Amino acid sequence: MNYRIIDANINRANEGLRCVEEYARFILNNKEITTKLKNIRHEISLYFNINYENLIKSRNTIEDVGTNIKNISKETKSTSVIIANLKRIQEALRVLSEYGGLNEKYRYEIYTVEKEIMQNISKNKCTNIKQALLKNKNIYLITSDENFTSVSDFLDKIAQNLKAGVKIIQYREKNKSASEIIKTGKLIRQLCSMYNALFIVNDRIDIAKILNADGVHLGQDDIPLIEARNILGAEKIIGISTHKPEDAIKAEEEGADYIGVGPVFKTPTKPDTNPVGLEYVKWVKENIHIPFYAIGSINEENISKVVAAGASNIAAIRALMQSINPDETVGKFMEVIKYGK
Ligand code: 3NM
Repeated sequence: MNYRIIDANINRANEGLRCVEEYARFILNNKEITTKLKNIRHEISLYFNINYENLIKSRNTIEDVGTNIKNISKETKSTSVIIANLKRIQEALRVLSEYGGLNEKYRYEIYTVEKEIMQNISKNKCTNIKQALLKNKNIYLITSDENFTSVSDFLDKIAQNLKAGVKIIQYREKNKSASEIIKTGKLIRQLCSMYNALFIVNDRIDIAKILNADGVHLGQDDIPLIEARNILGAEKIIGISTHKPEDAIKAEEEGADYIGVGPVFKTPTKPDTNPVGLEYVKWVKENIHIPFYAIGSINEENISKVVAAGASNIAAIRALMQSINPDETVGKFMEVIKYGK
């Protein structure tokens, strides 16, 4: 065994593994990848441990003709550093297999880790973009065509709300056929584009895709978040209705982009669901790190209580869809969100 080659490549592999491990741990916050890298590092050390004394004895850094060769990109952006380090680890592991009989499986594991890291990097980028999209979109209208005698009146009310400053529209339609939902959905989609608002579809992932919506909103009994994410991809916004701390924790862990928090007060839209009260709003404010929208019978009279409990985003059906003067209602909502009263 050529101890100098083995020693240099154990060091190279270890240094590379450490760099990538720190990235997985502190930037990606990914426990699984971090643990995998740590285990590889430990197993390689263990494999060569019996030769430790010979390896150290063979070390001669001063006379190493390769020490001045800079082979890592000077690029300081962390992604390029990670890619360079992954390549370095792969090369070192290849050498350790060729010269030291190290099992090839470690190099193959690093190929898998490389793929996982690149997927995580692109997922993180998407998450940042989506959080930026949701930022300052404090008033969220959920549609209901109840009390509208024509589609044009219904669309007109949505447009009035958009004009007044609503920045997210969720198209929620539980009773119509898919073809009718698509037809009306296309028109709402157009309105949202005109007013630079987000367009979210309730429940129907298929229709969200057809309408090129910005995302979907799912209830606790709808398609599970993980399945929805597989279908929609990392770029789309997925919101989840939550009614208790466990729902909120699960949604955040599974990668929801925002949650609904409610019903804060009893609402006829969900007659069988008990109100969660302001306590749950307070709990979410203190414990959850993704944006949340308080919902459930919130109106001009009670909004200040909800904001005082910690909400800075409000979702509503009736207060907005049935407002005689959306300019006034949205204006009041904005004022309370901004100034607390
Ligand atoms: N989801 P209104 S409460 C659609 O708590 C919906 O998840 C809720 O309607 C939840 O503003 C609700 O008219 C109804 O009370 C909201």
